[in-house]
Amino acid sequence: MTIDSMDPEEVDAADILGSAIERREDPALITGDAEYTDDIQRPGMAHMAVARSQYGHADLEGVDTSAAEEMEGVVATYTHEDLHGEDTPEGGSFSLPTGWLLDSLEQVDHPILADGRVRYQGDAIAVVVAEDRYTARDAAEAVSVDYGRRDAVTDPREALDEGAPALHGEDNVAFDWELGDSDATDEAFESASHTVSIDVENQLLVPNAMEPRAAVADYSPGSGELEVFMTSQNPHLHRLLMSGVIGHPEHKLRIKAPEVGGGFGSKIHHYADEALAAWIAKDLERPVKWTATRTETYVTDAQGRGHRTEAELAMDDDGRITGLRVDTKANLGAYLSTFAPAVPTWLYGTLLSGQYDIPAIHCSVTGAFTNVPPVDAYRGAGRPEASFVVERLAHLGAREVDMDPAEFRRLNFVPADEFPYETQVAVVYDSGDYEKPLDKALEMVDYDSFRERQEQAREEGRYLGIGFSCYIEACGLAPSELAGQLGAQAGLWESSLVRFHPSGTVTAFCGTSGHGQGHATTYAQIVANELGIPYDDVEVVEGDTDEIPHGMGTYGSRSAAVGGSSLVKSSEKLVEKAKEIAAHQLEADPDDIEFEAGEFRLAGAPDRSLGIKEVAEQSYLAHDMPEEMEPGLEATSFYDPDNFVFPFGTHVAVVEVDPDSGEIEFEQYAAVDDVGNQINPKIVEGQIHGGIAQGIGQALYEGAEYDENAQLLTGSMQDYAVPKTYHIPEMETDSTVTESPHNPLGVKGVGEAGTIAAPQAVVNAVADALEPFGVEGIEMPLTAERVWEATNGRATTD
Ligand code: MCN
Repeated sequence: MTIDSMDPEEVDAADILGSAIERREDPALITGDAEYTDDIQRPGMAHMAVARSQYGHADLEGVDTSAAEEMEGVVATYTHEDLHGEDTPEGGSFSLPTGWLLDSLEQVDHPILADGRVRYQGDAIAVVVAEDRYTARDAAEAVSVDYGRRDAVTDPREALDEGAPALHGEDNVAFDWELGDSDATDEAFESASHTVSIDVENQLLVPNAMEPRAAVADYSPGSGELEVFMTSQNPHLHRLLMSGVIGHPEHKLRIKAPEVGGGFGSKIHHYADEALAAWIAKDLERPVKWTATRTETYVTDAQGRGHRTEAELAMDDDGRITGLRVDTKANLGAYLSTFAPAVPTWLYGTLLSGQYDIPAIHCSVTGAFTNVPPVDAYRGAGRPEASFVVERLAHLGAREVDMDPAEFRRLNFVPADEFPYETQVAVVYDSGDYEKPLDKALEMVDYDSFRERQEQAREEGRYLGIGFSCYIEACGLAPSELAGQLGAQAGLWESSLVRFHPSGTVTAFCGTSGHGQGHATTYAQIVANELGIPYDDVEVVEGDTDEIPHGMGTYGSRSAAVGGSSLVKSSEKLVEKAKEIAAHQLEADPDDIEFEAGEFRLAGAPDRSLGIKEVAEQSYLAHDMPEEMEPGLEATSFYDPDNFVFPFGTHVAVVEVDPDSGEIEFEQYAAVDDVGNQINPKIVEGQIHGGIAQGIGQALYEGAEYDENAQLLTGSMQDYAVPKTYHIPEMETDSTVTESPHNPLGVKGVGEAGTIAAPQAVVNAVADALEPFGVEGIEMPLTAERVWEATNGRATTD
């Protein structure tokens, strides 16, 4: 089913929450009116370019910037020594913050400019500043570097082998981590009637946000204010971290995210380039702009996934899952990126129960340093990897016990009456009803007739396959206490401010920082609904540390569940104050005042009422306020929920595979997702579509490939296959609604669901199609070559 967008003016005010109104941010994006970081101009602005390592692993035997300095238009050059020289300001650490969110880590220094050694192709060596961006780039190329080449390693398993080239210390182990009960899991395997196992790679991916990372920094020597516009998903966190790195006081540093052209996780982390632009603007007392080239994004944006996993599933005679054992080697790249260690651990291990009631689980993860760019969160971050492992094993498990794959899953689902459900891997699922999406999806693909069609097709030498993915994810990243128990070193909550203006319009500020998710629309829907005022009277502001009280940003599909809930809380506080003002004006007791649809009414006397807009006006302009009440009408809240939210659903891919050519064609892709209540079903649908496209990209096309010297072979859009629209099938989407009990909106996140669900639906479908060839699975991306190799290019009818 496809949802049509509606004009907000045609929607009844009472229905604004939950309506599929069109996104208010689109006209500016479509007409080119939106302002991105690179659009920002400042008088006297200089341009920065970075000289980067050409090699994956090398000693720096000499860095010579003299040729660059001599070029006309070059303003300054910097190397590591310049940043650590005697005349640099005190306080700057010039090292990037590494590996937040996990205790017990092998912490390694990540200098902002390389200190004698480079560890990945793209590692920053020197910076050039020039009057224009072209001169800056030419000058960066003129920086001469003598390299002493070292052996490199890019695969996490090989990096952990004895004798592998070590990046930092004696070996490449960044951490060893485990979760679950190893004894109980061993016992489950000892007494199992059936077991299946996989040895799979979840390949490294390049995020590929449409807009490359960029920064414009402007320093006012008089006031000491440093203003940085940048492509940020989390300006407040960037302010905190950048303030420490460059030694500039947090209260005099303003980070502003203008329009941000996608992030997919890659713009959460703290990188060297933006901090360098900020520090250099201050050093030169000139505005400085840096915009990454597409090539730079390929070699410097934190990459995603990068797992090698061995996993086994134990089952009893009836096909019930009795145990799961997982061992993963996770690629962390050359240095620990900001949130990197949390991704293959807490965001991965805690999701390994999937939708299933599994009595014994054990997971061990070793994080490995390798000569690739730092690896961190990329859409889904740990959860796609977990879902992939669980759903690939479910596919093989069903085969092993000779059960239908849908019925195998149904048998093992956590029953709907068992929620909240505590898994064996440290989380409690909030709410769920897993059979509903499965049943809807089965109907959408007419599963009853599929096997017959498949059989007939096989007789004709055509190979149809169906693949299931009954996924779960944890999002709404917040609960500080729970995050703390899981080892996070920072609380996660969200703040907002809702402000009435005297004329009755409202500005809602939120600490999240949308970059394509439609927050200006959905947040306005939430606030308009809470205050009972027209949708068009609410303006939403995000992404500016000077305007918004505080914030944690947008990632982990947290904005609706945590930011949206904070807006509800602020609105409720505001209504409480407004009620007291209304009571005063109506000469009544506040307890006798009811609030509904923007009107305060005296209970039992419906003619005595006051609209919230009038109250707002009174709050600023009236001389007659309740005793000791301050004028004005606004409220701030910091919202910290009790738990994550756990969206779920069933995705089904139906494909036809040509074993002779290795080509895969989609016949159907059906997705049924449960993200709790939907604030805006059209935006939810769009998020699911985008997510599925990225998931299919991983399944069939994408992958960062390195040679043995750690040179990226897929370093451009010509070589790295981002799927085109014609690669993506028509998607049929539907939903079920199971409210989350943990937030006032009853919502669960949607931003990553499609990406988490899709890869294994596709891989399972291809494996199902190729069952006659004895194919159990093929490594992603399922290129025609790999498929052809798996079937030897021969149809069984030959
Ligand atoms: N929403 C809703 N009803 C729900 C849940 C969400 O209407 N039950 C709406 C929200 O109000 C919001 C949107 O759907 O407008 C997404 O909400 P949410 O799931 O809370 O996710 P976030 O807004 O926190 O976005 C983060 C998420 C992540 S983690 C990645 S990665 C991602 C994604 O969003 N990157 C994106 N979607 C993206 N979309 C675009 N265009 N660009 C990216 O970089």
